[in-house]
Formats: sequence, C-alpha cells, structure tokens
Amino acid sequence: MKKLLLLAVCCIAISYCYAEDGYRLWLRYDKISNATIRQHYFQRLGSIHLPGNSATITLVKKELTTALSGLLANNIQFNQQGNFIVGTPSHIPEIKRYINNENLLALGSEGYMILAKKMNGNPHIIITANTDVALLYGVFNLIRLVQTNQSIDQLSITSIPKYKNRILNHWDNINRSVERGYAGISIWDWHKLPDYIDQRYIDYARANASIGINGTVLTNVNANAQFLTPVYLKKTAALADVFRPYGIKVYLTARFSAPIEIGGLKTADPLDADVQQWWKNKAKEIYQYIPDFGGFLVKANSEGQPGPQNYGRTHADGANMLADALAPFNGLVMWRAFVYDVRVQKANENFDSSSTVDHNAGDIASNDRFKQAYSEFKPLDGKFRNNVILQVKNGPIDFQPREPFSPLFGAMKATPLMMEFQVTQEYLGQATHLVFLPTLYKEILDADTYSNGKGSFVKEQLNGIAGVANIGNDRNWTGHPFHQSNWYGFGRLAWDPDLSSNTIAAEWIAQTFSNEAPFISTVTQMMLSSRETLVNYMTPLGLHHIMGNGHHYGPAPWSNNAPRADWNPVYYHKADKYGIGFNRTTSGTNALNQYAAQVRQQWEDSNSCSDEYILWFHHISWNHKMRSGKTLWEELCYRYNLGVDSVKAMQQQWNSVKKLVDEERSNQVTMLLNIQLKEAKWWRDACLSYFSSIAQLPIPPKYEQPEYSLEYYKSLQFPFAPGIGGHN
Ligand code: GCW
Repeated sequence: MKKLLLLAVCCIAISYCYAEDGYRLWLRYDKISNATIRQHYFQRLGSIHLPGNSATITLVKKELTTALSGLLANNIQFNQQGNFIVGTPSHIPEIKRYINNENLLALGSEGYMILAKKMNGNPHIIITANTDVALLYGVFNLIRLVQTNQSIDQLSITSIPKYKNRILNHWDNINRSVERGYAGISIWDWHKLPDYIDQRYIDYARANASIGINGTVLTNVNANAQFLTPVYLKKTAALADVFRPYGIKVYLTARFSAPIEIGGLKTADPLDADVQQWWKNKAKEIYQYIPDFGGFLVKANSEGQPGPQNYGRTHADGANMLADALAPFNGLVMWRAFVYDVRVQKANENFDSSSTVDHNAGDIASNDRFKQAYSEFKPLDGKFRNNVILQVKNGPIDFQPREPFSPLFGAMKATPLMMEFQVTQEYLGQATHLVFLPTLYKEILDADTYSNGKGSFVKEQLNGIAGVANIGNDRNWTGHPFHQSNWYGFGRLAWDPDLSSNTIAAEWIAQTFSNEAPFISTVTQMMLSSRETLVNYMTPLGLHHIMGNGHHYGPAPWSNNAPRADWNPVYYHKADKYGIGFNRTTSGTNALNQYAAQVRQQWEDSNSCSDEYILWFHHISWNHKMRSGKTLWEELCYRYNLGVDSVKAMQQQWNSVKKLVDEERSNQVTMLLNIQLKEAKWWRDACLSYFSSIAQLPIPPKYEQPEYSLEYYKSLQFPFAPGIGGHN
C-alpha cells in the first residue's frame, strides 16, 4: 500500500513537472529529438570560452548552461580553449585580429555579431559586442537558432537595434489590479517588496532580454503619487537591481499633481518655482535609490489626469519642467500624446471642475476626437527639451482593431517620437481571442507618411517603441497561450521593425510549441490571418469604437449614454437611415487635412478610398457601390460573416495539428477558439441586427440569421468584466 502511494505521489510529481503550463514562454530548452543535430551543435558549442565575471557575464554563463545542456542533453564546458567564443574585444583582444575595428565600433552599446570563423585553422563560433549586455542579446539569438534547429556553420550575423528605447508599459496599480489586464493580477508584489524577490521577476527579465526589451515602466499611466514616496522607491529599487544585469532600466509614471498630494504644496503649476524645486529634489532622491533610473512616463490632461493645462500652461511647460529635473541624471520624460479635449471633459463628473482650464486646442471646434492630439501637439513642435520624447499611440483614436496611422507621425519634425502600441488586447478580444498583433504593428510601421516625400515610413520617424504589456500573474503570464506571441513579436519588432510577421510567427511557434514543419506552417497561417479575421467580425470596413462602454468587452454599437459624446459608439459610426461612417473630409470635420497631401489623396474620395478605411473617413449610403460590386450593406453583411467563417477555419486548422503538441496547451487553445467563435458570432449578430434596424434593410437570407433579438443583445451587462481601471 505504502509503495503504491509512493508511486502515485511520484507520478503526480512527474506529471506536474513535465506539464506544459506555459510558464517557460519561448525559452523552452527541451532536448532536441534528432541525435545527429544534437551532436552537430554540441561539437560547435559544447566547449565555451567566456571570460569575465560581471553580473551580466554570470547570467550569460547560466543561460548558456541551462539552454545548451537542456537542448543538447550533454555537459557543457567552459574553458579557455573552447571553440565557442563569447566575449568583448576587451576580454578577448584576439577578436580584433578577425574583425575590423570599424565594424566593432558600429555595434554601439547594444549591437552584436555572431560569426562562424576559422581561427588558427579551426572552426569557431564567435559572439562579440562592446558590452556584456549586448553579448547577452547575442547569446539569446544563438540559443534561438539552436531551438529552431537552424544551421550555424555559415553564421555571419550583425544585429543592431533600430531604436534606442524598447519599453514595456505596465498599467499596473498599487493594489495589484491591472488596468486593461486580462492575465491575472500584477506580477509586482508591492506588499512583499523589497525583501521578497519573486522568481518571476528574474524570468520576466530573461524573457525581455531574450527579445531585446531594455526598459519597463512599472506603473499605470493613470498614476498614483505614492509610488514616488520613499517606501515605494525602495521597492522599485529592488526590482531595478534584479533587472539591471539584463540591461533593463526601470521607469515610473509621474502623477502631475504629486507635489500637492505627497509634497504638501498648494499647486502643481509647472512654472511655479517651488514646484520646480520639488521635482528637482524628487529626481535627486530617486537617483539615490536607483542610480540608472530611466525616467518618467506621463499622462497629463487626459481622461481626468491632472496636467499643466489645469494651470493654463502647455504640455511643453509640463514636460520641460520634469525634463529639467531629470536632465542632470540623464533621465528621460516620455510625455503621452493621448489627450482629448478638457472642455468636453468638463461634462464628465470625474473631472475636477475646480481647476482652471485655459487651453488652446486649436480646431477642436468641429468636434472630432481624431484631431485632438495633433491640434494640441503640432503647435508645440520644437518646444520640448531634448530629453523629452513624445509617446504617440499608433492611431488617432485608441488602439482599435484597425486605425489609420496617427497624423502626428511625420508631422512633428523637431520632436523625438515614440510609438505606443497596445500588446494587451483591450479592444481585440481581451482574454480569449487568438490575434497575432505583429501584422497590425507592421501595417503602421510600414505606413508612408509622405512627410518628406515618398518613402517617409512611420518606422523611420521613431526614436523608440513602447508596448502596453499583456502580462499578469497567470501561470503562463498572458492567459491565452497565443498571447505570448504578442509580447514576443512586440520585442522583436522594437529591435528590428523590418522583420516579417511570418518570420516572427514561425520562430515563436518553433520555440514555444514544436519544430515539426506541418505544425509550423499551419499555425503560422492561423496567426497571420487572425487579425484580419478579428477586424471582419468586430469592426469591418473602417468601423471603430463600437464596443461596450467602460469595460470595452463585446459589441454595443447602439450605446449612446456615456457622459461624453466621444465615448459613445454612435458618435463614431454615425449610422442613420441614409448610411454609415464618419465624414472626415473637407465636407466633414476635415481631419484628413492633418495628413500630408499624398496621404489625404489616398483616402479623401469615397470611390477610391480602400475598404479598410472607408468608414473612418466617409459617411456613405447603404447603397454605395463598393470595389467588390456589392452595395455597402451587402459588403458589411459579407464581412461580418467572413469573420465568423474564418474563426471556424482556424478551429479546423488547429484540430488538424493539435496532436503534435502537449495535451494541456492543445486543450486550452481548443477551448479558447470555441469561445472566440461564440464571441465572433455575438459581434456579428449584435452589430448586424442593430445596423439592419437603422438601415431598415434585412440581413440577406443566405447568411445565418442572428440567434437572438436586438433587445436581447442590448440587455447584456458585464459589471464584473476584467481589466476595468480606476483602482489605482
Ligand atoms: O484606451 C484607453 C483605456 C484606458 C487607458 C487610456 C490611456 C490607462 O480604456 O484604460 O488608461 O486608454 O491610454 O491612457
């Protein structure tokens, strides 16, 4: 009996250890099944020369040991004769005999080279760089090549990040809730910090370093001034200590009214000498705790957050005050351009109407939130200190499934810009929809602003990229196993925006699931088409912002009772008996005028504007002839149904290959795809029922008809949907 019990315990323990719970992300180092391949890698990589003893070199050694001994199932050795050489030229001066000095200098502080070279007649693999952190990046690249079974015999890689700032933004609150987070609570356990260092912090840093992310904003942009008090600075310092050897800097969000809330001042006016001094002292204090503190991210005068406009000052006044405080320590201010009219905001009960509002937003008169960011920031171009970077969301409204690029890209010629993407899927199915976001990111990065003639791509106008994280304390970090690919893809594109979505998907699949070719090709197809599929069943043809109010979960195109007009779906689709869409041409709000002439031309005529953007810019009749020859109404019905059918196709694809992966994740994805199909139908049926009632046109009988009445869809309530903010 005892023996049996022991056996049972062992079995449970073994199955627990080997269950694929997703915690390892893409850093899975299981034995490569093919012995010949293993042997080949072992000959090249099994004996390593890795001099140095910095904290980072110690990590490099540990990562190489875990990765290679796992993948190659053999004992790795470190010795000076090793034919796998990892080191900076200062550690290994011999490297300079093989690599030209100019090429080495061009690597800067983060770039690296991986080369297969004959040294003294023998084949060697060399990873070199100018800093230890860059060596770590190179080592992760090499590990990826092994994980994905690539040949390493002819390696000649030079990799330098395109952007200096590659940063995750956590919208994590002090009570561990995560605004727009769908993967559990925050991984930052503020209560137990600074004394308790969760293993997650280390694995978080490893994962980020493996894809080149070099900064993290720990706290929500809807900020809490408490994070700037000594108690919390000590906690942040403990995290900074963990992240430092991985090349990751920490940043905090700065609440603009902190001088009042924690400093005892009467004002937070950026031109007030006491306020300026308060921030200078605060910066000095922060750098005593965290000598390499990255700086502040600020949301000001947006959605109820305080800011310089409360005192009749401009965004530049506010940003420059913080920049001056951080400048002596080389800190950066990332000032967000996600703003919309305070005058409208006065109608919102959450807004502090006692504050003085005197701001010059320019032509918001025609009442189009699309125009707000440009109207406020364009006049300030060139007025920011050089340690300020403007962080602009990818589109003019708010992380919708499809948006045109923000007109600020290309327009701010004298101000450094940073892209803000959302990795968390606030508007893209939240916790349960499989959507691969790199295709969305690339659509924006590759868009041509024509700001300096043809070929002025968005990606060429950036100094950094930020991604709103989708990470929580769920065992697998992101909830949906496929949402890991968006964290991964975000990091890879922040390093190299020229990578293709296909490459990113395929390498992620191989590292995360399986190297089997049929699995990779089928799942790559699922991922690459997933975003267009979602656009079709949620917001086809340029519809936007038609989701439920507050929680943003599910469809609510009928919704019209929010305290601000521009929080209501009806404001965005403007459906009426005649037609649908937002006229942003010269006969409408003229938002198109914020773009360069060539971009404007591309979209200003409803007969030539592409289907993707047509309802972003035009209010057109239900009978409008689309490119396909269908009427707009027919096209809308077709797209919604295409979206649903495409989810069914994804299910079939998954079913055809799921046996090639572990049961645990295979079942999770199957269940999630079932939810996705259910919700895709919900979106289709609710939206088409509603638009059909406005257009007074029936859904063609060839399509599946809505399962429930419009009243039923309208009646659905989700008071406990996850991710709602306001608990900061
Ligand atoms: O999309 C909206 C979100 C808010 C968020 C805001 C922002 C952090 O619904 O939750 O607040 O954007 O980006 O500031």
